[in-house]
Parts: sequence; C-alpha cells; structure tokens
Amino acid sequence: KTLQKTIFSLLASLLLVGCADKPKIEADYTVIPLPQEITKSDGELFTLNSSTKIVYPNGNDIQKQTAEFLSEYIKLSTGLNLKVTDQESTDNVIILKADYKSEKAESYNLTVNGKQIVINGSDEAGTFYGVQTLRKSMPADATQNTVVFPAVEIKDYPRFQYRGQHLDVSRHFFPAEFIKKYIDILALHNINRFHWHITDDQGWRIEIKKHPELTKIGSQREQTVIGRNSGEFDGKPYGGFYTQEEIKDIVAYAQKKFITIVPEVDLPGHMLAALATYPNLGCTGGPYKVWGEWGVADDVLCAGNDSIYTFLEDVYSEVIELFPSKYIHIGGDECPKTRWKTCPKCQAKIKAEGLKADAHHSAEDKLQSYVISRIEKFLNDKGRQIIGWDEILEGGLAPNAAVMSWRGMEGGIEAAKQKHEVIMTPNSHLYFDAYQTRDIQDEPLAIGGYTPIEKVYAFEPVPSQLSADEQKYIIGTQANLWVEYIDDTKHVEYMILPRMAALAEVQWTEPEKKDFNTFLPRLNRMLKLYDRLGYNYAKHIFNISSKIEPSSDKKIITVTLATADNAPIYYTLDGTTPTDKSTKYTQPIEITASAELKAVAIREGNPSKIYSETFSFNKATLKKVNLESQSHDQYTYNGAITLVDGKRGNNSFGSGEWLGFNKNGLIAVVDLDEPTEISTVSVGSLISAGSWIFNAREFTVLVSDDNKTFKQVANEAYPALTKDEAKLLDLTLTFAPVKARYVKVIVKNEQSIPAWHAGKGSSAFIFVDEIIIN
Ligand code: NAG
Repeated sequence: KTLQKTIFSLLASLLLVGCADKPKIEADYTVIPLPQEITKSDGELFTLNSSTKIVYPNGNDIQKQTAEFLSEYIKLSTGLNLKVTDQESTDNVIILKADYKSEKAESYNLTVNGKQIVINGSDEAGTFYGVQTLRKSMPADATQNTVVFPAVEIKDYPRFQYRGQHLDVSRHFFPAEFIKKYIDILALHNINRFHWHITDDQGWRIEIKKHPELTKIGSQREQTVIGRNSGEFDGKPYGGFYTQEEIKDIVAYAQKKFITIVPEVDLPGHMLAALATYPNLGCTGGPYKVWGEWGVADDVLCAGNDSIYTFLEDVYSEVIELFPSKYIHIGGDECPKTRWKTCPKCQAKIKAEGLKADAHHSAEDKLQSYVISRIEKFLNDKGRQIIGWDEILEGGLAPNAAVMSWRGMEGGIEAAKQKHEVIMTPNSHLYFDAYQTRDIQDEPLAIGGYTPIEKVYAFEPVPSQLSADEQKYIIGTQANLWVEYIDDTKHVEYMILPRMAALAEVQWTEPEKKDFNTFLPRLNRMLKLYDRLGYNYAKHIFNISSKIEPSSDKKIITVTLATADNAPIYYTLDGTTPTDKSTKYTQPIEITASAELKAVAIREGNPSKIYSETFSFNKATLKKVNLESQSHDQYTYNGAITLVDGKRGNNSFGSGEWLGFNKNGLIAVVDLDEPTEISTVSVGSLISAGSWIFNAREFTVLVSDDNKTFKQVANEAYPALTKDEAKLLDLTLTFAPVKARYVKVIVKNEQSIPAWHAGKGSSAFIFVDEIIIN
C-alpha cells in the first residue's frame, strides 16, 4: 500500500505542471473502434477546465444536440459542467462543425492544439462520431483530475456503411426505457443500425392501429417452457408490447444518435402470434396459440390465402409510417413448407402463378419467393427496400432485396454474386446468444456454441473468394441477439458487452489496422467507461485463457496460459487450490501423465477465478487416430486428436472438444503403437435433441494387428430416443482381454429422427469426444 502511494504521488507530481491543483491526466485517442489515422504532433496540449465551451454552428439544431451530448459525456467522466453555445469563440473551445471534405459519409477530422479542439464532420453523423472518439479518449473516471489532450490530427471514417446490432423482443420483452439504453450502448460503439426484431411466434410486440387484436391477443402467451424445450412449463402468463407513441419516441431518440432503426416483421414463418390472433391466416385454420416454446413451428402464413397480403400490407403500412428507415426487414427465415405442401389453397396458388419445381428448388420454395416478391413490390412502391434472411435466396431472390447472411457466409456470397446487397451476420461469429466462454458451469443458460470475444474480433465480413466488384455488395455487418434464454435486461447487457466492442472494430476499422493485442488494453479502458455508465458486462477477459496443444508425435500436451493484462499466474497439478505460493507460471506446461491443473492470476493480492482442466491418460491417450468417417466441417476443430487428448468435453457442444458427425457416424481406428492387452473401450457422447444431436444407435469395437483384417470383439445396439433430452453419456463395451495394436470404434448415429421431434425422418448428429481404452 505505501509503495503504491509513493508511486502514485511520484506520478502525480510528474504530471503536475504549473499551478493546477489537480493531477493532470492525458487523453488517449486509441479508442474503440480504433480511428483510421492518428497523427500526434508536439504542439501544446489542450487543457479541459470549467470555462471550456462547446461551440456549435449557429442555427444548427442537430449539431446543438450533439454538443449537448458531448457536454453530458464530459460531465460523466470529469464532473465538469461545460457550456454549450453558438457564439463563435477561438480560445479554450471545442468546436463542432460539418464541412470536412471526404469521399466517405460519416467521416470526421479531429484536431487538437493548445487553444481548440475542432471536430469537423463530413456530415452531422461524422461530427457525432468525432464526439464519440473524443469522449472515449478521456479517462472514464477523471473527476479528481485535470484532463489534458495532446496535440493531434485524427482522420477517421467507417469501413462499412451498415453497422448493425439486432435485438429480439419477442421471445422476451424489454421495456421502452431499456430500448433507449440499448441505443445508447450502440451509439457508444459507432453502430448506426438497430435491427429491431419486433414480432415472432412467441409474441407480437408492435401496436397496429388497424388491428388492435394483434397486441391484445398476439402479445400475450399463456406460459413459457423451462430451459431448452424441457417439456416443462412455468405456468406464468407473459407478454408486453410497444405502443406507437413509445415507438415514435424511440425512433426519434435513436435518430439523435444517428441510429436508424430497421424494423423486422418476420414472415411468412415465425408468425404464430399473428395466427393465434387471426387463425384464418393459417393453412389449417387453427386454433393456434402464441408459442411458449422455442424453435421452428410448422404453422406459417397460408401463402394461398389472399387475405394474408391485405393483412401484411395493413401491418407494413403502419410500420413504414413509424420507421423512416430505407431498409425494412421482412424476415423470411425458417419457414417450413410442411403445411403448404398439403394445403389446397397453397397448391392452387402454385398452379395459378405457374410456379414449378426445378433442380434446386421445390414449387413451395418458389411460393415463398412469390410471397416475398409481393411484399417487396408493395414496399418498393412506397420507396422502401427489403432485407431478408438468407433463406430468401431459396426460391430465387426478389429483384431488389438485400440479404442478411446468417447461416454462415454462403448466402451472402451467393447474393453478392447475384449483385444484391449483403449484410454479413453469420451465426458462427456474430450470434451473441452463444456462450462467450468454454467454462459454462457458472454461466447463465445460453443457446449453446462458443463465441468468445477474440472470435468476434477475428471476423472478416468480406469473403476473399468474391471479386473486387462483387465485394462492393457487402455493405456491412451486424451482430444478433436472440433472447430465448435471456429474460432480463442485465443479462442482455452481459451478452452484448464486451463482444460489441470487438464488433465495433470489425465494422469500423480497416482490417490491416486491427490487432487483438492492442485491442485488449484499449478494451480495458472501455470497460472503465462501461463501469461508469452502469453497464453489466462479461468479465471473461480477466480470466486465465489457455491454449492446449496435444501432440501424438511427442506424446505430450502443452498448455499455454495467459491473461489479457499479463497478470502473474500460479498453478498446481495435483488438484489443490493454487495461491501465490504455488509454482509461478513462466513457460508452457508440459503434461505427460494424468493431472489436474489449476491456475490463478493474482492482481494486487486478489485471486482471479480459478482455471482448471483435468487430463486423464489411458491406453489411447495421444495415440494416432485415423478417422475413416468425415466429421461435419463446423464441428471438426483440431480433428481426430481431439478424441484422445486426455480432455473430456463438457455440456457445451460447441466448445471445440466434441466432434460432430451426421452422415455415417464415427468410424475411427486408434493405433496403440504396439500390441497391447485391452478389455474395455468407451466413447463419450453428448445428447442435445433440441439441437438435433441424438444418441448413438449402435457401438462396435473391432481389433486388428495389421490395420487390415479386423475382428469384432464387442457390439451393442441402443434404442431410439423417446423424448427431448440433453445429457452426457458414456458408451462402454467390456470384453475378454485381447492383445491388439489397432482398435476400430464404430458409433452409428440416428439415421431417422423419431416422429415426436421437429426433424422427424432426417438423420441426426452424434457428438463424440474421448475414446478411452483400457
Ligand atoms: C435461428 C432463428 C432465430 C433464433 C436463433 C437462435 C435466425 C434468422 N433465425 O434459428 O429465430 O432465435 O436462430 O440463435 O437467426
């Protein structure tokens, strides 16, 4: 403590210049997102004090508003109450203007000298982003300091024109006040589009004057399923919606922060809330219920019924009155064609419109495109452009549609080739409903997956396989937050922060200027601002992260540990709790036998969350494994060695520790290096029926000495799954001891999903991890 004090006063006196009574603290322009060009000069510093004025151009109300925001931001960080004025002045002023010449919209030039800070935007939005940069460059908690700004010239512009963040308010509802806070968070990250997913199966959340029943009935559900479609319900009615007055207020609020709200009324699927209100809009006539479960419902709008078009036109007419956005999102995702196939009206429509199946698309796919094109025409006539999820490619794209690519990048690539605008939002990198850590024991329930901040940061929205001309169609990128498992606003904040900081840099900063290593300390400063603003963010970056590299050649597992801020790490290998007396981590740890690694980072005497990883060795560990069946691309990670790396997969299927197979199941041969006596083989499996991951149906073990002729030593078949389940299950076969060098394991997946499941008839995934041989 005393040492700290001396260092502090030393620092303080170093910073103290002249007779200022508060210690000086310097602004740092390397904010998030990182500006494109920062040129520091040796000129005089600008000192912020209580008589600094913020000057906006006379008569410009928009700039006046931005000036007032800046004044609020400065107050929050420094406690100073700066005057906002349109009286020109040259000394001790922050000047806002918008006549910077730049090819790109939303650009700005920020210059600082001893007398002035000038933020000059290429347009008013540009000035606003300059203000955001200035605000973020100040230390977040500088009330006891004098903030000084080094002389600088910053030239900045956004890489992408469409920088989005989405929020689902149907599965759970968040009050209007929170939507404003959400917009503030977006603005802090230079995001300019808020994609508001405002209707879905589980609730209709927008007041439509012509159809008041939509919110009366469609915004309320009887109850909600517990967990991941467990089959059990909470028995509590749930609902909520936004009135048009609230929406207008929110739209205006967002506009002041240069955020355009892109509303989405999802059609023709994800419409149960509307069907529950108006059963005649569905193929079967209902009755329907506002859904209390998650997933994809078979009941969708009846494309053969002309009243759906009138209904949709009524709805969209009011939607476009409320939302000035050029882009209107019409959904288009996950619309099963089950009902349409057997619905006389839909079939009549297919005939009447002459829609025909071709090599790639069914007539029903074409019917979906017909619906989308009809709505597109309606909205185009009103001067708007539609965006749809990538499924709208399936029956042929509507002529002017922009595509939001969510099932990976492929849809976006295809759309760009067809010269349609694209927004990249792949669920592999930008679905913020996924877990942000592998260690999910203490995490709130999430949909699954594993999308840590470094993965978001590494995302590159422009596919290299597109030509330069095609690449121009990638107008931007966006992250999505679906809220099946998120029912309170603190949890919303936790899922988006700090991943949104990484997103901001993907959206704004040119890729060659991005660097995760410099991002982390910058993020550290941003987190202080989150603290100041009362945002609830995830703190995983302070945990110990690890890189685990098994090598079957060297027969060792190398474990590299790290923290974002290089805090010292201590560890044990015997399962005891590490302290600062334990072995200090100085170089990668080499594991050659069973061990329980525990590690802790210590900051100013405070221990971090304990990192732990168990390695258990058996006769198969670190042996060579040959996969004779192909694991699914998305679930292959480091490949075969994952199955013998001494580490067990946990209940998160996307953790990288599970290999997923969906064609022929798992067929693998383990080479034990020399003839070895064995009598038991087991394979770990993960079942998560909600994610189409089923149980194994059969397990066979064969042995061989030459890797050619195999002899079966054990086999067992398992019954089909009878209900929705999620669990870990070890498959084990024991047999009379035999000596063998090669062991073949065959684990068959479910070839035909049982009828109680949405995927009935299709083949299912199996997820397998450790192969254990003893
Ligand atoms: C998709 C659905 C969405 C769901 C989400 C969960 C899209 C376009 N559609 O299955 O309704 O909430 O994943 O991650 O994302």
